[in-house]
Amino acid sequence: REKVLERTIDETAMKAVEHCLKEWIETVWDRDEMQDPRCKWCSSGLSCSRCTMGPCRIIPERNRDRGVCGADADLIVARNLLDTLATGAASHSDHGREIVETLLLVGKGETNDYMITDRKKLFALAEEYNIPTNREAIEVAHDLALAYLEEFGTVKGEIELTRRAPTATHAIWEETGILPRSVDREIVEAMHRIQMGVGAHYGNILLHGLRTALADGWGGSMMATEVSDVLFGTPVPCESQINLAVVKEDMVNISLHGHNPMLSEMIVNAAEDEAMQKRARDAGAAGINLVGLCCTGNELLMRKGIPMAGNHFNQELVIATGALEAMVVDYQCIFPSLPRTASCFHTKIISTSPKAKIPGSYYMEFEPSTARETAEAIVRTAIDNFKLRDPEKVFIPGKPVAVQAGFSVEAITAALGGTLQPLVDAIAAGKIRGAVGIVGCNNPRIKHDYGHVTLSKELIKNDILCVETGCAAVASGKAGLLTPDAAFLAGDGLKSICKAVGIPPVLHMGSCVDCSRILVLLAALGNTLGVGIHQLPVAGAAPEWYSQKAVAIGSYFVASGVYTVLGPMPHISGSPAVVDLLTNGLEGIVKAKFAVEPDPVKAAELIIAHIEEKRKALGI
Ligand code: NFS
Repeated sequence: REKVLERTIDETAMKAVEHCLKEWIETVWDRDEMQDPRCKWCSSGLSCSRCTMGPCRIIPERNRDRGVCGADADLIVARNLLDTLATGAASHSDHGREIVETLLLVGKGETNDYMITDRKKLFALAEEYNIPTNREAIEVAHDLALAYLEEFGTVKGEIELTRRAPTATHAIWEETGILPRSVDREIVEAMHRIQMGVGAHYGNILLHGLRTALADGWGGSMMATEVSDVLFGTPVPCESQINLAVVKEDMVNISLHGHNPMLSEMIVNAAEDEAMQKRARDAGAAGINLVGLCCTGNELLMRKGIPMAGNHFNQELVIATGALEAMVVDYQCIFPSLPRTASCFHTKIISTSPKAKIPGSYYMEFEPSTARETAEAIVRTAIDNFKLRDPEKVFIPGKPVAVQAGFSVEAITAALGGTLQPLVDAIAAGKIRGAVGIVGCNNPRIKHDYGHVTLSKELIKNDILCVETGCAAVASGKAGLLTPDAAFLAGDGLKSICKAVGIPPVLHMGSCVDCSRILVLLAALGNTLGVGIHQLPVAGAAPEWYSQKAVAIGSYFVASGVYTVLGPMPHISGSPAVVDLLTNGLEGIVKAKFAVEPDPVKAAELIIAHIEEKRKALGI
């Protein structure tokens, strides 16, 4: 019981963790314990295995100050960090590219499985690129896809979407030389700079990290979001349910886990098909129940109201319900050990991406041209697996919680009556003190969901609106913060606005690539007020981050002028110079910086103080 309480605050997860401990089902927390004690050089970023003269460690107390190549602690830490950041930027951006390529297929008329769902948005996006819109949507889609694919290349010179930022913010990027030229170019250059014998100055290396991160936030991720909206619809507020109890005992349960909505959207369509429903009934089930996990789950929740089984640390626990016929995965944040977990049950792990093959899984390769066919085959496989379920092993804990999701910038603007002015007015009047983007993952360093939920509660209590994505948004959902009723937890000012507009005090803005929606919102606020993003009373936080992708997100927040507080410490403590640059020096360069504070109550204090300071500077 003690262990359970140490591991999570998600009530259904507590029951599931207890069940796993009893049944000897291994989870992430067990593996975390097995890894202790951690290597102190790796933890502080002071080990390098970048080349075969190494591996090297810096051990100052033994005068081992340099690696074989001559790199000192600062350089080793900075190179490791840029490597991490570039990996994250590449992950979001490669996902973005796949979506844009699908738009191109639509534009070429080479697929019947996908179509333009939000024509208005497509045309608005095309106009940003001066693409003529007085013609058929698919012609516009074709040209927009090509224009977006150009943003990945190496000859463009500047990512067009960065023009969305307020002039003052854009000017900072130009002055400091971190305006991203194109997505691939910055990532490739990052890889070049960390090759031994290239980057030797830690500051110079980290500055390129900011440029690479901007190429993700205002490039790869932003394109992923925008084109997903065009293909699958721009989210509008919708109601659904969340936590492990969305798994239904009498139904064929399929969880959709990963990040790219291309396959999952198709599975939703396939599962709705009457013939499929009949097949499920013939197999003895009441129907087909799709549930989401991680960011694919967020995409489906936002657009389709598909129930959400949970965030990153719920992925094994869903399998442990014993009632999951299939878990379909594409890529990112998928524990490679899931087939091992599933081997205790009848659950089939179905991997689908040639980029992410998983030993022990069933592989059903997904590609856009045969999307529907593959989706149907997957649903059939799940239905046929229903008969192998062992009712003795079924353990579905608790009851689902209600959530409202779907707050795209378009939806927020519409809820406010067509412009962001009422939000600006509420901020100026002090009813809302500011806004904070809470994002990111789960990490065993922090009790599951405790960081997210505590921080969100502290902030709304102090009249700060929270906008959330990824696993942070899911944590808030499970804790009941994503409904208009949660306004009672907010301070009087925020509460009055939530009541008047009918919105929750914590807004679910989507998946992690949708952190770009937060950037668009910030840009719109800055533009409405005529100030740079760095002048706004806003902040960012990643209270339980683990992923390389989160490093990229945190970095583009800061590079865009947003003070950002991290929960877990990155592996940089071995270089006081790097720590000082990130938590101090950046203020002089991009007018924002990082802070690290694992205690969410203290993190809230830092953020509140920052927001009040920004308000004062704006004279509000
Ligand atoms: Ni984001 Fe989504 Fe979650 Fe973290 Fe992983 S699911 S892209 S990286 S763990 S928030």
